[in-house]
Amino acid sequence: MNDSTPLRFGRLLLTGAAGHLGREMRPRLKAFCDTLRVSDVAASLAPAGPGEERVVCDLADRAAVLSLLEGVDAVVHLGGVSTEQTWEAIRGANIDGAVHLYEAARRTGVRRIVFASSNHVTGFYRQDEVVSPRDPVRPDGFYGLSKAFGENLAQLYFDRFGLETVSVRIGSAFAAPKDRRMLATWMSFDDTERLFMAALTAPVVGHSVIYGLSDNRTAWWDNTPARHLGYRPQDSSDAFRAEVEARQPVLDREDPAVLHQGGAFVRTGPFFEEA
Ligand code: NAI
Ligand code: 15L
Repeated sequence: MNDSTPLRFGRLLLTGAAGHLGREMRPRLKAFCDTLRVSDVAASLAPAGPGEERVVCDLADRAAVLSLLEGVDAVVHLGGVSTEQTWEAIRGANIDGAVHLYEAARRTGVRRIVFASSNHVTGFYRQDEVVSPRDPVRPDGFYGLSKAFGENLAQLYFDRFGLETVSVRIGSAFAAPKDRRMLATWMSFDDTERLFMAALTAPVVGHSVIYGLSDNRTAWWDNTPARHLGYRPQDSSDAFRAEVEARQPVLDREDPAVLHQGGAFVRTGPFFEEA
């Protein structure tokens, strides 16, 4: 990041720390820093442990986000709306929130952000296509669109200010794949940690985009353009394949969710239907 990239950080900020992935990554990231500042809008955010600082804060609150970034070396940004929701909800957390985070990072001198983007940035590619981070985006809803915005914002802040980002288009980071689609999109928690640490510690990243997946036998994403990050997944969804296929033996090929990489996201969402 500066002259040499540290393998251990002074203070890391983890946003979205009360969420599904945030709770899982919290103790893992703590192992790589002196101080882990954890933040979320949810008051359920667990109390600070040794070496932690806890900040309850809404990403939509610009002043609060500026304070949140004070003294931080690098950020793992998981906070925000993580599913298809109303535009108003998505705009506050993922559009305004992202702008507030990047502005605060620029002003406080943060050098690198790991941004939890999503596979839904390209969810309208079909499942018989292999997509690379260099292909055009095809968001499958307002949520995917907001993540595409976040990636473009990251590019702007690198080009203008040299603030580095790794945008991780996370597939499906869960304890186990839940359905046939996730046999292609799954990323284990251990691989998620590996990917986040590669993103934090690779010497030069500029703005890099990488898909977040394990070493699955079926895959729709080609991470060749992100090989410089040095991420090597060590898990595979294959361990779950027989059980998942037995649970879901037949797929309806007329279903847009079966045809497209975004799965059910391609047919979910409120848009602006009249009440
Ligand atoms: P999650 O919904 O469990 O966690 C998101 C956290 O962000 C929640 O704790 C929520 O309270 C917080 N948040 C929402 N709005 C906020 C706001 N305005 N201000 C501050 N905090 C706010 O989602 P999960 O699964 O933990 O995902 C973490 C991140 O990774 C999200 O950004 C999500 O979009 C992204 N992601 C996750 C995937 C997965 O498979 N878990 C796949 C692709 C992307
Ligand atoms: C996402 O972006 C969501 O945040 C997560 O909850 C999963 O649904 C995931 O994508 C997925 O595509 O499986």
